[in-house]
Amino acid sequence: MSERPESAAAGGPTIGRVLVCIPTYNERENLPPVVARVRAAVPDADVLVLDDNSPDGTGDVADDLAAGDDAVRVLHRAGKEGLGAAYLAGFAWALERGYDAIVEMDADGSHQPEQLPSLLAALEHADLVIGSRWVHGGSVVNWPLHRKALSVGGNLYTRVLLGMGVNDATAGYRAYRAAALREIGLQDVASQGYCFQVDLTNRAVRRGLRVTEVPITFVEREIGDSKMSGDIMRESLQRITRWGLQHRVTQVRSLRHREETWHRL
Ligand SMILES: Nc1nc2c(ncn2[C@@H]2O[C@H](COP(=O)(O)OP(=O)(O)OP(=O)(O)O)[C@@H](O)[C@H]2O)c(=O)[nH]1
Ligand SMILES: [Mg+2]
Repeated sequence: MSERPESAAAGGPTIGRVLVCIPTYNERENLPPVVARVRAAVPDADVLVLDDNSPDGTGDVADDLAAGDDAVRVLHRAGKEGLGAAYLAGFAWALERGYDAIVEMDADGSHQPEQLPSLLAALEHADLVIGSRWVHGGSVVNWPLHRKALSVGGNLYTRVLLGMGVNDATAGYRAYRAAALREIGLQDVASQGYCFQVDLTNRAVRRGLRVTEVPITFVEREIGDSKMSGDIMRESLQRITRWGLQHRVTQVRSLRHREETWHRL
């Protein structure tokens, strides 16, 4: 990977060096076109593929891409540990190497690399930018009604329970400032599936970081299989419910505390 002077950085002088993290599990056909599109859309950004020893040989495909392009790197992980664990490894890799902005992007083509400049532009005035399906101008292509209902319902549940003003907290197309990831603190993040996205959004909001949503067009994968599972949905439901209850208990306690203070005055 080449070292670049700050002036040639991908996101302009304010954003600095950008790393696009792409987790993969059995994405051998999807990965090459996505990496090529990232390189074309944001030529100064580097790419890190996070492969969990995919049985279909995606790791070898990633190595071939890295061999032909200094800006592409691969982190080979021992086995399938979930999206969250892969991203945490990628974030640590990026922070150790001094990147200023870290992007999350699926390998299946759902997150269009051509929309990345708009996420990075918004990062100039935010700590976390979420590529959102559920804000004005955002959309989903080729999703059956039940997937839309699940995403809209899941986001509504998350909004109400956690009291966050974020429309698409489960979205996985994101850009973080490195400083935001340090502020959030990643040591005790254990969430794996969609829940990982909600977890980090919640942590960012609670710490008072600037979270912005920009509209994206999410395109359903055409090749390969989804890794969504009942376990991933159950994990999300259980954890979000627990965080929501904790949040509400904290709110009630602080209200009580305020009332007691009033009575004493
Ligand atoms: N390294 C790694 N990557 C994973 C793992 N699970 C999923 N991924 C990758 O994470 C991205 C998102 O996974 P998908 O299977 O597309 O799941 P999804 O986008 O949430 O669900 P769909 O909308 O049904 O596609 C893809 O690039 C996957 O290859 C995992 O355990 N380890
Ligand atoms: Mg997908």
